[in-house]
Amino acid sequence: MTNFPHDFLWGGATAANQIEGAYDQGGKGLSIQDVLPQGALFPPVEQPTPDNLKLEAIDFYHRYAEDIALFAEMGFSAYRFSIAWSRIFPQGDEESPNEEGLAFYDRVLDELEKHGIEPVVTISHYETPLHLAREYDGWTDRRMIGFFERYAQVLFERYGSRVRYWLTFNEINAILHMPLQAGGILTPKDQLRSQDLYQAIHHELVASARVTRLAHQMMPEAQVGCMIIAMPTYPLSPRPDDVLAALGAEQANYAFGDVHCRGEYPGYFLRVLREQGVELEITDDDRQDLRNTVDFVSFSYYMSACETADESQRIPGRGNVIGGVPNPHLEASEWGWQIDPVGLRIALNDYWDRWQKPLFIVENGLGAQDRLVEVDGVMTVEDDYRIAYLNDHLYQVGQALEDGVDVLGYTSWGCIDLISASTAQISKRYGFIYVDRNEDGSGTFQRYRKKSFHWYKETIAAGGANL
Ligand code: BGP
Repeated sequence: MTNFPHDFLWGGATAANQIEGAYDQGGKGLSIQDVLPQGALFPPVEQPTPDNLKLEAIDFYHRYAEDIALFAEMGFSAYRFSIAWSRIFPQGDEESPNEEGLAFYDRVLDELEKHGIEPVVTISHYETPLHLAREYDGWTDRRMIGFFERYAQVLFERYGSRVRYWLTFNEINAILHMPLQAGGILTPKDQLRSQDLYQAIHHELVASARVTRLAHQMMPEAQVGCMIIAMPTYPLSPRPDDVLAALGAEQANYAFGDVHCRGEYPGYFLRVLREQGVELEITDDDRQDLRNTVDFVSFSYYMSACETADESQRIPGRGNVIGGVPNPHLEASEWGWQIDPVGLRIALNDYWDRWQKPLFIVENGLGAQDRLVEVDGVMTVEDDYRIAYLNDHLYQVGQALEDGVDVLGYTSWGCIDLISASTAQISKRYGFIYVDRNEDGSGTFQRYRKKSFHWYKETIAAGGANL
């Protein structure tokens, strides 16, 4: 039996581009996601094409009230969602915001308030305005810092009295692997110079710190967090070289948390830059800005991985953005993401020891192909596999709490079925709520409660005592 604190935030998470649809309504400009058609994550196309499921997604733009009511029925105390930058600044670099876009999120916040659900807002979730990608090559350009700050300022002015928890960039370390999605960088990855990639990372880190300072100035109650992909990496063998290789893989992720929590670049990261011949342009102001550290660390956790120094054993595994070498002791999901609930407890202990900041698990879940069936006259999905995955991970969160780790909350990824980020398909489903939409775009968009819906409701009501 596990004791979750009374004020533990229980909920779910989504991202604008994966749920809203209405890609050209309400004055919204195009984002990079609108030109990444189904099944293709690169290269982007010139114009949105009908095979891109994200254009309509699950139509949250029109159905948000119904969806939030379902979240409330499960007992959510928190809902993490992102604001689509291109709804607020359609191009990204204009002077004044789009009122219709701002009004949409007012309505979403009204609904959350009505149900007593705490909003957790991601300012940028893989949806850079397309114009910023085309004109500036995204975050490679220093001017992006100013555009992002202006955008954040508008959000803080408008929603500051209603939103306490803010996340700056979704999975900020993903830029190392997906420069377009995470950094709005159109230059293909294999042509992108390390110099430009790391300069873009630096710009994002400075922007994150500046926005953190702004939040603290404008909203004394605000809690600002960074957001990283957590992927505990085990040595494939106890050989010291393998242990060091695993540490190196961890450090590629730690670096982003270290800068956000300690306010400066760690030595091992500077060494990577030296070895790659990268000379960052860092101004004195940048150094000062980076000192604005975050209040908490949030992360996604889907899987762990292994690493080895032995090239012949470095079989590339599949996984969430970062692959890693497969672990022979673990099972995997249908998409090859290895399932490791204990890894979540390890990450929680590790991050708590390292940063001594409250932690927030803002993504975790199982992508699976679900089948809608009729049980006692009610349409549902018997997703016992998802219940098992979530139960085992939440049990380990409980163990970490017993270990003394400060955990603010848990928002399960894709609490309602949405369009997958890596496959751009709907058939990789995470939700407690099934959405009737098919790969060819057909479907009624009707919502159905899965078996896991009832399980999560019970779990929240029991405060985790049933895990
Ligand atoms: C994370 C992203 C999410 C989400 C999730 C699941 O990397 O932050 O946007 O999609 O992974 O990934 P996928 O949709 O590829 O299964």
